[in-house]
Formats: sequence, C-alpha cells, structure tokens
Amino acid sequence: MSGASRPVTYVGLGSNLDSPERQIRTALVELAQAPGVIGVRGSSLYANPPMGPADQPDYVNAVAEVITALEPLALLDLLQSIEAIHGRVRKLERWGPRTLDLDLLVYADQRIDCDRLSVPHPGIAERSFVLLPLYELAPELKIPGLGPVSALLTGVESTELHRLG
Ligand code: A4P
Ligand code: MG
Repeated sequence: MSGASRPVTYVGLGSNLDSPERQIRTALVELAQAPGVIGVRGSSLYANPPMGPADQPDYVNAVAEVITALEPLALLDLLQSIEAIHGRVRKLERWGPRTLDLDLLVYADQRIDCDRLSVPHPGIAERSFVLLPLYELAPELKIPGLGPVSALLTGVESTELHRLG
C-alpha cells in the first residue's frame, strides 16, 4: 500500500439530476471537509450522455483523488452519507437517473470483494467518463488487476465527453 496510514484512493462522481454540475462541485467540498479525509484533488468535470437507459438527462462526471485515513468500508460509509445529503433516492431501475453517485474506484493497491464493496470498481475499464478524468489526475496510475489507466483509456471511445469550464 502506498503509505499505510494515508492511502491514495480514487472516487468517481456522477450526477444527472437537479443541477448536476453544482452537485459534483459541492460533493468535492464535502469530501474535503469530512473527518478522516486528509486531502482531495478533483479532476475537470465532463458532461456526457447516459450509459444505460437513454431516456434520462446527460450526466456530469468527475474523479477525485482522496487521501484518507479511513479504511475502505468507512470510506464507503462516508460516500453513502454524502449521497444521502444530496437527496439520493435509490430506485429499482438499474442505471437510472440520480442526484449524486459516488463510487469507490480504487483504494491504493487493494483488491476487495465483499457484500458491500468491490474494488477496483467493476465498471472502470469500459467507462470513458471514469478513465479520462482518472488519467487527468494520475496518468501513471496502475489499477490493480487491470493495468495502466493510460492503456485502458486507449480502449474506449471518449469523443462524447465535453469538458466543462
Ligand atoms: N458497491 C460495491 N462496490 C462499490 C464501490 N466500489 N463503490 C455497492 C460504491 N459502491 C459499491 O450502489 C449499490 C451498492 O453497490 C452499494 O450499496 C454498495 O454497497 P448504488 O450506488 O446504490 O447503485 P448504482 O450506482 O445505481 O448501481 P451501479 O450498478 O453501481 O451503477 P453504476 O455502476 O454506479 O452506474 N452514465 C453516465 N454517463 N455517467 C454515470 O456516472 N452512472 C450510472 C450508474 C449509469 N449510467 C451512467 C452513470
Ligand atoms: Mg454507485
């Protein structure tokens, strides 16, 4: 692990309801202010069309590098508490619209598979809206079990991502 007491982790942020850009920017501040979080560096924000059901608004996505003393499940608790502050309502529809989705993408060099948590997040390799902001923050990153983020990025189409100012 890179620094046992302050692992480097990456969190994916996504929103397509109720002012998505504001949801993401506020969530970055809330993450930075949370107990147990040592530092946060946010990527650019990217507007992009929905993956999954097409009858929903476009998304805004970003990635944050989070340096934290929190263990993985405690970090997941934090992410879910921030989703709750943003009025996230979990519906049965898979991949439906949401005010805020926070996914734990990478936790240092750990591979985790338990009831509540799969890390690295299983969707990373197919999602340009994750790979491009992740590459922007950490071009040298190697994702445990998947390899360099740069190599993964060449395997996805990222023309539909629009960087927001
Ligand atoms: N869980 C397991 N592993 C993790 C992890 N690494 N990070 C569990 C976060 N949670 C994890 O999550 C369901 C459960 O997954 C949690 O209770 C947690 O214990 P959820 O957030 O309630 O469900 P979800 O996000 O609706 O489901 P899913 O399948 O994870 O959806 P995704 O993969 O998050 O995709 N299109 C665009 N353009 N941009 C998007 O951001 N997002 C989605 C949702 C669909 N289409 C999108 C986007
Ligand atoms: Mg999620």
